[in-house]
Parts: sequence; C-alpha cells; structure tokens
Amino acid sequence: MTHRIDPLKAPMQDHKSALPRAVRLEQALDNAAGHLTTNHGLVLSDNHNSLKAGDRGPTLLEDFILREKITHFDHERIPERVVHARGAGAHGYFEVYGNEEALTRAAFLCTPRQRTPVFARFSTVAGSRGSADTVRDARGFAVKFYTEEGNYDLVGNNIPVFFIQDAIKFPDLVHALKPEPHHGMPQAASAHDTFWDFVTLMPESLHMLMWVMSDRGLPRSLRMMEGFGVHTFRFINARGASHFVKFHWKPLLGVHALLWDEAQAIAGQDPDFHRRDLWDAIERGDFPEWELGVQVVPEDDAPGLGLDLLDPTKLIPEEQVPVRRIGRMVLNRNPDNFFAETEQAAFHPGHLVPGIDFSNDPLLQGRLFSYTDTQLSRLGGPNFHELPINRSQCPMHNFQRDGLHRQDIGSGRVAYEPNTLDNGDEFRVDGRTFEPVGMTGFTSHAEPLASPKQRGRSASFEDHFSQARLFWISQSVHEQAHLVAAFQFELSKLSGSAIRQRMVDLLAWVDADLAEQVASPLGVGPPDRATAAAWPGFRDWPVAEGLVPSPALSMLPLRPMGIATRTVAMLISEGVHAASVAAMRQALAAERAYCTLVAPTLGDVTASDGSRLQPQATLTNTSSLMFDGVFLPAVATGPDDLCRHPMAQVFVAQAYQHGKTLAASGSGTQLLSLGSGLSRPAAGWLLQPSPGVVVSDADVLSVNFTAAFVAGLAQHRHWQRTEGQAPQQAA
Ligand code: HDE
Repeated sequence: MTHRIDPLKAPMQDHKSALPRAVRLEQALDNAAGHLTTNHGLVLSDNHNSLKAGDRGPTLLEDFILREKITHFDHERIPERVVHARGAGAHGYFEVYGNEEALTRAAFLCTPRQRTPVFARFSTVAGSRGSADTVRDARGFAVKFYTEEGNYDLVGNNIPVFFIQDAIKFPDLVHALKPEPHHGMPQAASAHDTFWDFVTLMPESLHMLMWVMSDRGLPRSLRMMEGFGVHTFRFINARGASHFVKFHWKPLLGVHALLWDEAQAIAGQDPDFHRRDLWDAIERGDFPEWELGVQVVPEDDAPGLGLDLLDPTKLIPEEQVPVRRIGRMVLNRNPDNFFAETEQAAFHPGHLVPGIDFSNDPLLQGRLFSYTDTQLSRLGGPNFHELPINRSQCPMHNFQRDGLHRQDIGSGRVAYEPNTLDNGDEFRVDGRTFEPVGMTGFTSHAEPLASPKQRGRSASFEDHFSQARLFWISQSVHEQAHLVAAFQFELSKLSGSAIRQRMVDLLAWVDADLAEQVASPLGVGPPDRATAAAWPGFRDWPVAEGLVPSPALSMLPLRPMGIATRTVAMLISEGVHAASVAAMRQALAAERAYCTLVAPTLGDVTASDGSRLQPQATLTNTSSLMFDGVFLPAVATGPDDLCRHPMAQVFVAQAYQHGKTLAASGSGTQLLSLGSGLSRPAAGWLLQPSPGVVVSDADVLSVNFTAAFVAGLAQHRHWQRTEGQAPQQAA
C-alpha cells in the first residue's frame, strides 16, 4: 500500500494530457481516496467529506477518521529550538586526506579517503523558526559524522569566538538577545535595548560583537561561510598523548557577505534566501564543499601562546598557528523531509568518538549538559536517538530501555550488568549484535586535576580588548566602514542614549578612531575610556602592544576566487541582440556560473535573429537583490523597451548601489545610465567607468568584454561604490 497520491499530481504536471481537465480532476479525486488509509491501515473511501447526518446535517462525533486526521494535525508542531531555531540541512560525506594517527585514534581520521556520511545543519541564532535568513547574526554550523565508532558531532558557528566565557551566563545572554519579553519584539535582531544593555555590561562580549557587526554577520550564502569549533578540543592518539586542537571549516567558494541594505531588503523579498540557495545548489549538482582544518598545539606549547586556550572569547591567529587542512566535506543530497531530518536532528558537542576529547573551557563544559536536556523536551523524551536522522549507523547496544516514544523492540530478560544470567538471552534491540571494531572504548583524557572548588575565573581570561582590536586592525578599509555602519545602525535603534554612550565608551578601549566614528551620528558625548573603566565588572587589562594585523581575519580573498555558482540576471526585451545573449551565456557557463533571463513578462521574447527566448523571471517577481551581477544586452531591432520600464531602472539602480558587477552593451548602456547615474559612453570604446561596471557601445560582445565582466564578478562586490551610503544607514 503506497501513501503517495500520484494521481493528484497528474493534472498539475501533465497539462498537455488528452483528457479534459474536469474529467482528469474527478478521476484523480476518486483514485486518491483508494490510495489513502488511516494511521492504522484502514483504506479510505472518501478523503473529502466528513461523516454527517444527511448531506446538509451536523458532523457526527462518531467520525473517527476525521478525528484521527485532525488530532494528528493539531500536534504537528514541536517546540522550536530555544536558540538556532531556523536552519537548513543537507546530507553528504566527509573524507580525510591522510592518516592522522599521530594525533588522534579517531578511526574516521585515520583511514585516508574513507568516506564518512555526514548531516550538516546551518542556522541563525536569534530568530524564530519562521524568521528571515539574511538577518545580522552568527550562524550555526553543526555537522554530525556517522562514523563506524559512533556519531561524532562538531557543533560550531561561523564565528570563531563566543560572547561569554562561562556557561552560567548563557541564559542571560539569550534572554537579552531574544525579543523583549513584554511585547515580543524585535524578531531576529540584536538592534534593541536589552541586547546592548547586557553586552555593554559584559566587556568579554566585545570580541564577538566585532565579528557580528562585521560582514561575517551577513553571509552571501551558507556555502560561502567559514565554520569554527570555537572551543579548544583535544586530539588523543593511540598512545594516549594529547594535543590541543581548534577546528575550522574552509569553504571552497571563498567567504563572502551581503551588504546590510541588501540583506534587509532580501529578508522581505525572499526570507528563504539562504536555504533556497543551498537547496538549489545541491539540486543542480553544485555540491558545496568545505575543507576541515586544524590548528594543533602541543600541550607544552600552550602556555607560550599569549592567550588562554580555554577562553572561548579568544582565537589563535592563523599566522601564529597555521590551519592545516586534513579533509573535506561535500554536501550532495538534500533531505527528503525537512521535519524528519533537519528539524529533528539533535546535535550535541558531547557526542564524541575515541581520539577526540574536551578541554576545560567553561563554556564547553556547560554545553555538555544543555544539549541532551533540551532535546528531552523538544523531541519529546529520552528516545530521540532512535529517530532516523539521529541513529548511529554503527551497531548500538546498551541496557537503556522504555521511555516515551520508544521505537526499538528490545527482547531478552537480562537488561543490566553485571549479571550471571546471560546465556544468550541478554536484552537486545533488533537482534543486532555488537562487534567492537578492535578498539578499547572511549576513555577520557586522564588530565591530572587537584583544584579547590571555587566560583571564579582565571586571571588569564581578563584581556577583553586585545583580540577585538586585532580584529579591527585586520579589516580592510571597506570592511571597517561596514563595521562602523553596523554599530551605528544598531545603536541608533536603542530607545535612549545611556546605553549608546556606554557602548562608545567601551569601544574606545578597542580603538579610539573606531569609537569616534561610531559615536559621530549618535548624538552622544565623546567616547570616554575612563568612564568605562569605572564600571563594576570592568577588567583593566592592558591592550596588547604592537599587535600585527592578521590577514586571515579579513574576508578579502587571500587568493583569486572563481565565479562558480554565481548568478547573473540578463535583462531582455523584444529585439534583444541574439548573439550577445548566447555569448554571455557561454562565457558564464564556462565558469560554472548561472544566467537568468529577466523580462517585463513571462511571455516569449523574440530576439534579433528571430529566435524565441523564454524569460525565467520578470521585473516584478524578482529583483537584482537575488543576483551577483546584471547584464544589459543591446536591443538590435526596434526601440529598447526596458529603458521606459520603471522596474528595470530600479533593478539597475539597486545593483549599482549594492556594488554588484554590471555590464551593458549597445542600447543597454542607456538603461545603465538611467539606473546608475553614470554618463553614457562615447562611441567606440570598452572600459569600466566605475569599478565593476563594463560598457561597450557596440552591440556585439568582444572576448575582452565578457572576460572583464567575469573578472568583475570574481571580485564579489565593488565596495568602493557603496561607500557613500554607509553612514546614512544609521539615520
Ligand atoms: Fe549552543 N545550543 N549553546 N552553542 N548551539 C543549542 O541545542 C548552548 C554555543 C550551537 O543545528 C541548543 O539542540 C549553551 C556555542 C549550534 O540543531 C541548546 C551554550 C556554540 C546549535 C544550546 C551554547 C553553539 C546550538 C538549542 C553556552 C558554537 C544548533 C537546541 C554554554 C560553538 C544545533 C539544541 C542544530 C543549539 C545550548 C553556546 C553552537 C539549548 C548552554 C559556543 C550550531 O542546547
């Protein structure tokens, strides 16, 4: 018995069927009922009418079919995650390049090229399940490795440090960040009083604040962001030797961001922008890929690092300890069912395999309790490990049993150990037998401990400003401008000036120029370090002298990136120059980039050679926000209708304001000029009148023209063009 209602799909899909539409629909309805059953297998005869007293009478309470269906529906929602509620996931695999046995005995890291299945989930932190993807926030980056030694979860973020140093502050942080409790606003935003009230009283949050206010808080795509394990972990090898390790995910497509104005507008036009991008890329076969990198620190070297590895508000600059790439993750399959997989996935930083262990980072230690605890209420009991997405793919055997929603049927009478009654009759699930794969089992690293009990923090956690400053001085001019604008925007949303003033006073400890720039449009007094230093809880720890910028902290590519999977809108109308359309399509396809034909309507467009082009989107159902670049080909026959279309001008104007790559040829330059305000080119030349704008007065595209456009796209954005807008965002 199948539960698929294939006949219902037929009339939608097969619109050229010979049967009249009404007949097909009727047939579909009849067929459908015969394919459906109740949850208990009873075949339905009618899935459209409840049981009534007569055809116009009241519905009968007896209708158990109606009641079962509606009761199930009433309970379809489960509580959303208390943080990281909105996410998107995908399946794939991880393969290690070499044998890492010198560092770890984790089997999945010791068998070169062995593929370990993974499920990855990316998320925003603050927003509810139905909020928008492109809000300013950190992003969760959680990966479940289904290894032969059990599930290993690397539950990280796209930012390498965290707001707080001790888990006991997490509920306070999240309460401050989430919508304010009295009116439940704002959704998915940190730009409100309670968040800034809290962080200005917790100077340890400054380093992460710098990251969230930077372009890292606005990823262009989930496929284009880094991931970090954040905490320091340990690798343990077969001899029991321990090394500290920090985990990194490096995306092969580079690290790229949206502009704030763009991100806000996308949140309205397509709240699913990131999850759609991930889904579409995987459906197309453009499988996103990250390399797993490790920074390894021998235990003896830790004291000489100049930072405390247990402090989650600190990173190890990559220039100090290089990131070695040891394997890759490829995401190549979308979930079949969002709820069953992405929503029910239960990650836990305490899901370890032998060879990987914790450090004493007090934030990590608190997380080890929290994740199972939250799943108990979110997934309805202690058996969430039996859900298909959470099940280990290696054999599992213990004497835990019963509980809400238990699915496995255990058999046997001896469900405890030690015992003397086990004569093959031991309690087992599904008859599976457990064959340990030649390993000695997980042992915690035997770190010697002899400490008094105390509530407190090591003095080595007290430097709250040096790395915030390191981040600031490592940003390019444009990234710094975006960061300043972000602080200005967020602080401008506060209801009073006291917290604004506190923030700029604190920022003065990071950098005087940064603080002054942020303060300038906010109507507050000059930044004042001394006032900040007088607050309770302030740690007057000297900012490190002679900090050297760390290029790895900037998003500017360290090496040229290609344009694979980037998207270009080609605006076409009647009489468009056919050869230009073909040449640009070809040039983009050669780089594995994509082109969408956008026109005033979805009707076919007749090109200059008489061929018919089918637009994929219209000027009103999409916008340049959805694309990385825009091409305005010449109209070779007749007038260029697009020049008179107001939405075409908006399309171009927004692309120009957002620093996107634009190209125009022939009559297309007129639309470019109307949208961007750039003057039209003189005859007979090819040049870039503004960074990332390629124009030619000829209809025909030269190889240089398409090459210049591709090179412009590879720059991602031309931030110089957006500069003038940044300060206005705070207004
Ligand atoms: Fe989480 N975090 N977290 N977190 N976290 C959760 O677990 C928590 C922290 C992270 O896609 C919750 O199953 C505490 C740091 C990700 O399902 C919860 C503390 C980092 C996800 C929880 C932290 C993270 C979560 C909510 C401070 C980066 C989404 C639902 C001690 C290294 C996983 C759930 C997914 C989710 C607790 C701090 C990453 C409540 C107590 C630091 C990516 O258990």
